[in-house]
Amino acid sequence: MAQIPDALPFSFTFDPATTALIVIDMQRDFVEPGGFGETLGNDVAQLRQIIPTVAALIAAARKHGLPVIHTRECHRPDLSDLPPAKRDRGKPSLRIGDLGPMGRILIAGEPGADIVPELYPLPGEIVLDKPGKGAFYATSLSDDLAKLGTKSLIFAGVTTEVCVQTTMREANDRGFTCLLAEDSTASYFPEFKAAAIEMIRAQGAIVGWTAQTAKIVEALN
Ligand code: C5J
Repeated sequence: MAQIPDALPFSFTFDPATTALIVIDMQRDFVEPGGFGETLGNDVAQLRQIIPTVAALIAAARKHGLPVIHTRECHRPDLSDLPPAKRDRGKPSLRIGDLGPMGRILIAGEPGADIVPELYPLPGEIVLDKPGKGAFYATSLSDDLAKLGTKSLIFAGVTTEVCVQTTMREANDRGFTCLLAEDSTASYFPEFKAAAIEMIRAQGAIVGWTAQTAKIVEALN
């Protein structure tokens, strides 16, 4: 068993043999200039700054044999999995499915929907395309984790209060023990990130634990 004594709200214990790392939506459309995030008026620098930390976490997971699962929020080219309630909200300069500088916004197979080169999946790693905020909705994630025998999940990625927190809550409801790597997740709104972290670990880790990436890496070593 591995232990992170400095995790919050209290020490986190996990078995690396039954733990997977899930990296949420580190896609060019969210993280790079010209993508969906920027069309919504956000400063993508907030998200870009975690790339080296996420890379270190992925490297540690790979080194210690933890499965690394990557997700991409994106839709089918015919938009059949994009409800109007999602497409029509907000006032972005480009909507999901529109043509932007990195291809059609958040459409599977387009350059913008792909994962940033710095964190690119290795051959054989699970990459899930998800139409929703949560990675369990309309994907094979439950089956994939059952096949792997996963009991605990370490979370990284963007954005903290949207797709990361939603997926953590889904995972918690499905019986997984969840740990969020605090400095391997980001939001366009630092105050939302801080609030999400507080919510996750409130009431005795009601959704899960949080810890600094260096402490997670240390526990794995
Ligand atoms: C958002 C995400 N924020 N990956 N997506 O629309 O959090």
